[in-house]
Amino acid sequence: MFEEGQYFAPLTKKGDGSVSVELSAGHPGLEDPTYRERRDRIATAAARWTSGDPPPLIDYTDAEHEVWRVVCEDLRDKHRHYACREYLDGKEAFGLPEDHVPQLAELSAALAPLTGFAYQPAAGLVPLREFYGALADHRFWATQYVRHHSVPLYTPEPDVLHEVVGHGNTLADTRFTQLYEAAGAAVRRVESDEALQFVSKVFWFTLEFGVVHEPDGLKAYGAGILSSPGEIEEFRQMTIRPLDLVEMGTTDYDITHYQEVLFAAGSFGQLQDVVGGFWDTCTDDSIEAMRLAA
Ligand code: TIH
Ligand code: FE2
Repeated sequence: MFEEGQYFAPLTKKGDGSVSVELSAGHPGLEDPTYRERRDRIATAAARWTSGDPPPLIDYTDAEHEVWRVVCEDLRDKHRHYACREYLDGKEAFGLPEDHVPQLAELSAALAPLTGFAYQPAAGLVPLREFYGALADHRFWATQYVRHHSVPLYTPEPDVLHEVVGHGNTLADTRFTQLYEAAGAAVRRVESDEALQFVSKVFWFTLEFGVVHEPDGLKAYGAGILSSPGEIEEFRQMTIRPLDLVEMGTTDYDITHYQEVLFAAGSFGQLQDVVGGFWDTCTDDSIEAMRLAA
């Protein structure tokens, strides 16, 4: 169901403006009609949202709040052990609730004084150019539904826990938001689809699934690892390669499983220099030269 680099489940729009969400084979909610109805309702609220308005308020159920609580509680110690310093600083500054699902609208208000980032609601698949282009304007497209309760440890597609616990704590720290902004500016700058894919793969292997060496061990800074109580336990056992732009920009990945290949920065400073520097300056031509070198 996921084409490479595409983030959210495909949608079908109906005549009345409501939408219905497609779930892939093997999705834990596929045979659960209540869950599917819920997904459609939340996606419809986003589809009806107008740019410039705050994200719609979602009437989360007790069962959804419970999934949030279970995941946050499970992640509390795991973050302390396995999250990088900069993420833990962002988490402390942001102060997310652990006992209920917060609204994207209130989170945008909390981010405003910290980094100026704001959430906008994604009904489904956001085309790559729109997803990344928004980052250049300090806007972050995010889903609002909650993962299926039967598999809280891992979801094959980004849900509100991923967007908020994974990305939100990084959107609260300017050392991260400078990188998000740079990725957005890079996508605005390049024209070819090949260059777009390259930039987006570097994003995948860094801000989504990046790891970094700290004096006391390998830590995660990628939002996809930090929002999954299952994957955060496993990443140190994966194949760890050194940070390499050409390799990251040309390596294929599967969004629906734990990532088997990860790229480790020697330090957060190296990430800023190498990856931030790449996004700050890359062009169609410079990326084409890197692709030829692969
Ligand atoms: N697998 C992540 C989680 O369980 O939180 C969500 C995703 C991040 C990126 C792709 S899917
Ligand atoms: Fe993500």
